[in-house]
Amino acid sequence: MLSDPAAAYRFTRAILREPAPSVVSGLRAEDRGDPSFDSFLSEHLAYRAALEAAGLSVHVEPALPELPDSVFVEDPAFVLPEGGVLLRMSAPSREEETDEIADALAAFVELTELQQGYVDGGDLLFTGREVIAGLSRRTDEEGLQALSRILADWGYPLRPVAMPEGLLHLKTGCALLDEETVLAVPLLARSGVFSGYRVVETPEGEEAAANALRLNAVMLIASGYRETAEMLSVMGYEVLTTPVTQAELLDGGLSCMSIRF
Ligand code: CIR
Repeated sequence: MLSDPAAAYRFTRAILREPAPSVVSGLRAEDRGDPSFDSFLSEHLAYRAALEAAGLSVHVEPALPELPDSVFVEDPAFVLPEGGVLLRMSAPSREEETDEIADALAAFVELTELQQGYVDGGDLLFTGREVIAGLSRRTDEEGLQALSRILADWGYPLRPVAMPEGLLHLKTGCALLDEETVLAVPLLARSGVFSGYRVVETPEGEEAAANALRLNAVMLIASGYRETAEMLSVMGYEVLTTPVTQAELLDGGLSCMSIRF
């Protein structure tokens, strides 16, 4: 079957999970203060509206108070046009999120389970022709080998790449702009991991804007990154912005709060 490169950013649906009050104690590499639950909730509502404005039909799962990071639904599963993979998360407090997302996804896609190792969805960038996969503190070689066997059946090669220090996940520092172009923080952009693609660097001081989402005709970026928004507009992208200040306090951003398919 011929792959469709635009499938990497053409979506009709998204699954989200409502944040629970416990989100304020979510994991973080560096403590910059707890998020405010009320602000998290209102940013999450705005995020939902932005996905709808980009043409997606949004399905919101109920909050899971026992699992503080469960609002970051991108990490426990990976969905491609051919089906979904239930991942194995190495952070002990997030392990049970996989069963929960399985229940949510089962109504929409056929699911396969990762059999060994560890992979977080935030480390996987689908470009339409392959999956670029970050070897991070959360994702290991064993997990990527197991995932590559599943993806091979769907016709997609998996390219493991080493990650620079300081990024939680691969997509903390990059996003797809189109099938041939990636937006990335300079550290990643210059590391060679995107050979074969055009790479656009985030302007200095706006590195967090790299955690963005191409959704159909729209490029959704976090509010507050004026130069990035301007740069992408000049390049011809239709730019939408939404605030993610509270998720950023927990090393989250735009990509991690939904699964798009
Ligand atoms: C965590 O550390 O697992 C969460 N606080 C943030 C997860 C962000 N996920 C992502 O970038 N894909």
